[in-house]
Amino acid sequence: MKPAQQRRSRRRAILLALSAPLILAGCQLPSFGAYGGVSKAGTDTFKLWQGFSVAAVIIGGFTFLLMIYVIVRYRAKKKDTSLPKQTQYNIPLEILYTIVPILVVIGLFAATVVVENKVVANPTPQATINVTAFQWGWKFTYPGHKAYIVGQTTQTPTMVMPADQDVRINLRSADVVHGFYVPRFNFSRYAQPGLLNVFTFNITKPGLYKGQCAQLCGLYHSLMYFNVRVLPTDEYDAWMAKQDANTSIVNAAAQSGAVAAQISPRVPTNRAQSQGAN
Ligand SMILES: [Cu+2]
Repeated sequence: MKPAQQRRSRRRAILLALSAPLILAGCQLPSFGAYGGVSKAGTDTFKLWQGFSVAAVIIGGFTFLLMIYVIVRYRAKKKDTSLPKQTQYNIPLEILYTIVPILVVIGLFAATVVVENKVVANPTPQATINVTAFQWGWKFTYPGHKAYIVGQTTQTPTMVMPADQDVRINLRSADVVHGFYVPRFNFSRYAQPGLLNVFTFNITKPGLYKGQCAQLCGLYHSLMYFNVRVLPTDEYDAWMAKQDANTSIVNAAAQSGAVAAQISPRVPTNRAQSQGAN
């Protein structure tokens, strides 16, 4: 190749590399194995994941191409056993490959901080739910309302919450460390004994979502499922009005003992009664 030709092809390669993010932004990015996220913060988390994945593909692909090039271009040849030309100390190149990774890390760090701040933000809530994890189930209560949901092992309780509202969750544990994990929310948080964990969901897509305990917490950890039913605001209000009008759950606290007693016969009763009723 003539020098002018070489320069032109190099310029074309640089232009292509620089415009890659713009080209990629124009097309639908794959999910890279993650859920899209049905909450506002969950969607941001998902986009961050996509950004990290794209960066990894570009950097990994570029590194791989360089390696392939060197392996093929400077491979041992039968006829030519002499050492190829030895070079060292290309200062501009060394500065470049030190600064570029630092800039990449700073970029990923900054994007992470921005998204994390959204995930942990607790704006003034429009609804509040108290969640208590226990061996091996979940209890959901609504401050100022009668709604009371509890279930364990095979009972799979369902937390009901409104869509398009900032819903504050006060998460506690009655015994050991549990994990409040809703895959479709891209969200997981420990429920820790003696500690209150507060976070906020704003779910944009009504629906029924699966949740589970994500921390090995004892014998029936594997059965510690729950559901989250996200209702449009009017349906949620109607549900809550029905709960508040229901006189059979007035003495909700007293019921928790009864529910603990209804558990699967495989669960040791002494444990379930002493801890499930909390
Ligand atoms: Cu658990």
